Amino acid sequence: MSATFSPVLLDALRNARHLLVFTGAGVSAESGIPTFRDALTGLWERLDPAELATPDAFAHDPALVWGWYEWRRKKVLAAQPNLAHHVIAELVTCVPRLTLVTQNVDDLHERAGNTDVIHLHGSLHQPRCSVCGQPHALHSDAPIEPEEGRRLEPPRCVHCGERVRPGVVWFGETLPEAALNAAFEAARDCDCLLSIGTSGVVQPAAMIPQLAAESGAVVAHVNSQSMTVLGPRQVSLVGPAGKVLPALIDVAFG
Ligand code: BJW
Ligand code: ZN
Repeated sequence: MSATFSPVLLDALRNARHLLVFTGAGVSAESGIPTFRDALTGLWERLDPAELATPDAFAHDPALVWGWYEWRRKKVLAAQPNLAHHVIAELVTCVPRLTLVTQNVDDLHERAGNTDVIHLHGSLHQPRCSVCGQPHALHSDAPIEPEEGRRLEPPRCVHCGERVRPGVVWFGETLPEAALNAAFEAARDCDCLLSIGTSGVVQPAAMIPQLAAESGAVVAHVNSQSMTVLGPRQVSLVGPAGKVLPALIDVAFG
């Protein structure tokens, strides 16, 4: 890709006191993890979120929902962080302060080396009891059997005997309060925000880039599709994150 970037963005990155990196499913796409809304390959292109990603769906058919999330967890366990994850991990050494906020439920940022990742929508790897809320230990060495579409009865909580549920945030559920507060605070405080691989349609997470822009930060959207930007302090960088980010970091800090 062309290595010409807006001077406004390059200045903001080089002089950033606090850089906020905000990621979505697109950052993991090059690791082979499907996004939600991409045409043809997105999960919601062929599946109905109402049947899989709501509390009602789990109450109605727990085995369908648990089996689907185990299939996704298995895909993540078999995947590796890609160049975009690695560049984001490297960025920590380029700026005085970096906050990483993700909507993703995988652990690829952590496996690339980031610590203190703020997960707004929970994690595939931290299931909990659907009734008493106690965490449920998943044995990482246990084989995961399900293929896509295979139903699987959820395990039972060792404390109260009720069903264990995936540790993710479904539609209609509130986001973890501490994570959301920390993300909003970082959005108000940062002077530069990189929004990477997100369609920006799911609330309240979608408010983060807007909040940063309103607080005066330079905002760059890194996406395989062109993103609508408002004003001269926002830019859209079009291309796969695994190509755009290494080029950007090379020009800004190389
Ligand atoms: C690449 C690339 C590459 C591809 N390189 N780029 C206000 C208005 C309207 C509705 C609401 C509202 N407030 C709340 C709502 C309801 C709802 C909502 O927002 N609905 C909208 C969809 C209309 N929100 C909620 O219910 C939230 N809860 C809440 O607000 O509680 C309070 C409340 C409750 C009830 C009523 C009112 C208030 C909870 C939202 C939870 C979202 N959960 C999911 C599933 C998590 C579990 C799981 O993984 O199964 O989170 S939905 C799904 O979307 C997942 C994602 O984290 C999230 C965001 O998706 P993301 O990451 O942006 O992915 P995509 O696929 O959309 O986009 C990928 C992008 O990457 C694309 O742009 C590609 O072009 C790009 N890309 N390859 C760079 N290689
Ligand atoms: Zn329990």
